[in-house]
Amino acid sequence: MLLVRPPRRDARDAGLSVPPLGLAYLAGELRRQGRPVEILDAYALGWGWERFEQELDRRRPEVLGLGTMTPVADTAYRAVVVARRYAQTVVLGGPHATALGHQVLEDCPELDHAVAGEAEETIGPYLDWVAGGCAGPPPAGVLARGQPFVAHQPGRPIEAIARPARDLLPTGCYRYLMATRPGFATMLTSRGCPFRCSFCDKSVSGSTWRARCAEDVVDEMQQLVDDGVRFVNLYDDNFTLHRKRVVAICEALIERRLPLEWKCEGRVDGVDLELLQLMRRAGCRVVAYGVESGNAATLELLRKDVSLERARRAFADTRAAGLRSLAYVILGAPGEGADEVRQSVAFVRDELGADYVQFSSLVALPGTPLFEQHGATADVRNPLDGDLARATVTDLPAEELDALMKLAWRSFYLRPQALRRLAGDALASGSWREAARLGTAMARWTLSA
Ligand code: B12
Ligand code: SF4
Repeated sequence: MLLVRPPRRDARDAGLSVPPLGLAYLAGELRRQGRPVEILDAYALGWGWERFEQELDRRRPEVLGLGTMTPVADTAYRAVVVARRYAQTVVLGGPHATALGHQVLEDCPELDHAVAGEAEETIGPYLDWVAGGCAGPPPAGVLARGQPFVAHQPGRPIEAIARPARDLLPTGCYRYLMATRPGFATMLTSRGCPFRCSFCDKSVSGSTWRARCAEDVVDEMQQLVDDGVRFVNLYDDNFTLHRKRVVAICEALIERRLPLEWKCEGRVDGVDLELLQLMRRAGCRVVAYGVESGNAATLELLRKDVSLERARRAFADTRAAGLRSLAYVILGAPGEGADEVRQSVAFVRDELGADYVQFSSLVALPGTPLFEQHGATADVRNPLDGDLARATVTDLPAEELDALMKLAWRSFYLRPQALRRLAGDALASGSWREAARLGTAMARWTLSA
């Protein structure tokens, strides 16, 4: 099977590339089953569409698979049309296919099949079904035209999932701006999240939190260190959910003295000073929090189930522990006018004193409670997304939100201390070239009318 990540939509896309962990997990599983598998990450390799097509022509795979998120689905569909000419069977997986179900086969007629949900257990039966001429109903988790669909429920314990086949990826091509040193990888120590934020698409891994034990996690980290990795980004939805497990992971890291630094994602109600201090000693350098808003009414609308006060405490504790903080913030949610947007910006910049921030608009993604409730009302972009079409939910006129969004990015990052920090990070992580590209794109975007 050939697993691919398509090229960038166009040369203006300045996004850094992180490893496609979902594809690496599938490849790990296929390899364990003794099936031939290759990954082509055209995005990370910087290939254009012509080169992508040439490489597919050279390989002519029996089955070609790719995954996609909704806001970049058009690029995936374009890749499917190209792949169609060279692969016998083309299959799409990932969050977009999962959230859309059979609709994705309507939207992209060149697709043969789609796979919904986590696919480590589905991929083997799927390939057998294809090899058998697609006779009979498809296996659980597989979407095929005119066939009934049965959802797949993960059966195996999470520790039994094969490790990602990172050696099939062009590891030298990945960069992460917040990495504190070169040698970068990503990792998952848990899947799923029990919270109910209205904008979050949990269709792939669901609401049941499944976590690997500390020893298994630290064994994988040890492996990464042996392979030359020195900074790992933990992409768990909610790394800090279970305090005891975080403590066990940190203690094991300290005991093994691994030369590894890391970043994780947490909720502001999942941390305290003592825990953050332990995390710092265990190599943690950055914690990202879904702050979402500086307005209590918006937090309620987003069903975040945290208070502004809790956010203040978490950021103060993070700073006191010697860790850097990243705040994800949504601007212009329904009910917000220009004043509320400015209030949120001031909240993260001045009250929380976040080290980094990522502003976005409220996007109604299929698979989220928000999508059921609201239609898309505007199309607002942000610099990290290039020219993604974003089905934004807001009461503000699109042009006004767009202008406020640009102002927000400018007022946070165009400060000497923020610029110094970013420059320092770019040097430390070895990604100054990518940082310069991204910085130029951001400057162009925020200063454009
Ligand atoms: C890491 C991450 C990123 C990274 C890297 C993504 C990447 N290249 O892998 C970055 C920071 C770039 C990113 C960006 C965005 N992200 Co993101 N991201 C994530 C995050 C936190 C983890 C992804 C991950 O590695 N998961 C672990 C692996 C194992 O799961 P997986 O990728 O889903 O793969 C499994 C299945 O989906 C399936 N599968 C995947 N691919 C394929 C292919 C085939 C052939 C098959 C059969 C199966 C299959 O099998 C895999 C193994 O079980 C998820 C949240 C989450 N919990 O998944 C959000 C998430 C995927 N992101 C999301 C979004 C919306 C975005 C943005 C569009 C946000 C935005 N700015 O608007 C941008 C897109 C920018 C862009 N240009 O691409 C949404 C997607 C929802 C949707 N319906 O599309 C998610 C689910 C967050 C959420 N809960 O809402 N993201
Ligand atoms: S936004 Fe974070 S806390 Fe909320 S449901 Fe999604 S993963 Fe869970």
